[in-house]
Amino acid sequence: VDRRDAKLSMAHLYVGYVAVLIGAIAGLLQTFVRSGAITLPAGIGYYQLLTAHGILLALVFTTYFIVGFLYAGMSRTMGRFYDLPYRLGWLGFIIMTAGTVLTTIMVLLNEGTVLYTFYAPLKASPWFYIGLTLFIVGSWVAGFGMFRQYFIWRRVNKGKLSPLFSFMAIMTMVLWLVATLGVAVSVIFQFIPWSFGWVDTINVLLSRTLFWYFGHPLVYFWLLPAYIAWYVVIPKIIGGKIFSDSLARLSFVLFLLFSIPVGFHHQLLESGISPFWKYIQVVLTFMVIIPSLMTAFSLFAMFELSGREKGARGLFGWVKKLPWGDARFFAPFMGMLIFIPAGTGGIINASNQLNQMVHNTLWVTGHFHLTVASTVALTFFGISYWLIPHLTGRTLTKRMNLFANIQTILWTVGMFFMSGAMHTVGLFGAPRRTAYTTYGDHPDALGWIPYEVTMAVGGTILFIAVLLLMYIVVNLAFFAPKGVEEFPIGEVAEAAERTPAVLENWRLWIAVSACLILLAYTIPVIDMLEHSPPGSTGFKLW
Ligand code: HAS
Repeated sequence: VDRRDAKLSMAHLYVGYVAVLIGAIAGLLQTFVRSGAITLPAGIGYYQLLTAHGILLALVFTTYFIVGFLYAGMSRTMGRFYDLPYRLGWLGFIIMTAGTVLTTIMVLLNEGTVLYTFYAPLKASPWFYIGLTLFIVGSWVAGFGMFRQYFIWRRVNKGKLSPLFSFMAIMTMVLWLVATLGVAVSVIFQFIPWSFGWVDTINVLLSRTLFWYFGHPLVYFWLLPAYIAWYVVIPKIIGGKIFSDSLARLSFVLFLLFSIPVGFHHQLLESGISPFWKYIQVVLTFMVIIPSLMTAFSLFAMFELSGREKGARGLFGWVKKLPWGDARFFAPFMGMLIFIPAGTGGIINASNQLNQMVHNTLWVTGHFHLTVASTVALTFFGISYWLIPHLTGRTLTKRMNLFANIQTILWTVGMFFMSGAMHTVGLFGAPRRTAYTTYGDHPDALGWIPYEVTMAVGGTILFIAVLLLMYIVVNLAFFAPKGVEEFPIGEVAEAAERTPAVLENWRLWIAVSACLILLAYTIPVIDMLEHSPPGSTGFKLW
């Protein structure tokens, strides 16, 4: 990666990892509070910590990491950023950071204790929402920088297939752009006027619907960069080849089509949405499982083919040929492995009848700690182990590689306890997002306590893992020996078919995606607008 572009990426990674540290401290404290082990000093509230934890880890760390990683990968595969896209990258960074600082200050002042989903009728200071708006706008500007780079590259390289990494980066940012439109509309037209007191009330159902229009594709915005690493980077690290370029591109196209019109699967228990539209969106949710199954198939194929080339025999002989000692492989691999139960949990959540059982319980918290906080996070850590030294002109030493492997094991063990306890106690009915209470010593609630203690034990192991991670990141950024660390980009296997050009037809895929969104949302949203409470934001006029 060009040195100038490397600085831009590193700026994003620094902010991302500072967010990890603060978010993890909030996370550790809140597991202790929840299990009744401590009470917080200085009037700090459980929900305040929970908000900081969710925003800093699920929104700030992920978004900064993703933008930094995608900029680096595009620079590596398409060449140094042209001037305008490069400047847009910095402008986006500045706007996003201004928004992050503003929102974080509001949370720390207890003026934004509304959790990361900021559901109405919980109300924060208007500055909390203005900070969020800046954050989103900043990410768009960064996205426009990537789009511009991609379009210039395509003009210069007429008729050529774009590099797989860059195609996937653009798909990720298109997905983000389409998804964030929903939350931006809600924040700008509903929350800001309401929190300033310009309107008396807010259409709660509409705001939740617009949130989940964004909230589900958000999880794929986290997942896709991890998939980029699995499809493009891991083959090179293990000495194999990308199984199929077309399959990889098709799976990303399917994410654009099916990850957005599915938000109702988070609202299956909400009144005011007809069962018919919930049914349609559940069907579409089952469609979005397909690209993940394709990814699983492709990964197994890639592992097996590469193992056989190295002389592996038998059904599972290839497992022995994987580079288990290499943290660049081991951390993302644990992420993949965890995604098997994590994804199964997602399928359970999406099944209407089973959702009645798990909704709003700690099961759901367990689900997203396995998905975003394990599968995605471990992959991002695995990427950092080569990306940071690559960008700072240093190398991953044997010692740091060993620490990184220990970090991966600690993370996996900590998450096993924490998320395992969450899943189990969720099935016993323990609600999510609840501070310590025994509900007047109700026997059910007393029965949850041992699981909550297990969660705190897991949380403590995870916190130790975060400290180790910080040590590795700081070392790789500032102290590791100078040298050249590879930015691994795999080649496509010779046996793979040629990639059809239609997969890169953006107009087509964006149009199909828009049609599916209109199909899934138009009538229910009109319904919600018609039932807008009097005095709420100007939606009644529409
Ligand atoms: Fe989810 C709630 C459904 C995936 C994150 N999800 C959440 C929330 C978050 C979240 C944050 O339908 C909570 C939101 C809140 O605060 O309320 N989720 C799904 C479904 C999937 C899914 C169907 N979720 C994710 C991913 C996330 C994520 C990914 C983050 C990154 N989720 C739901 C539903 C709810 C929900 C409901 C609402 C629940 C409620 O009631 O509130 C699917 O995308 C999952 C498909 C995945 C697979 C797995 C494929 C496996 C692969 C690995 C292969 C491994 C290899 C290695 C090759 C089918 C690709 C093995 C090698 C060996 C040698 C063995």
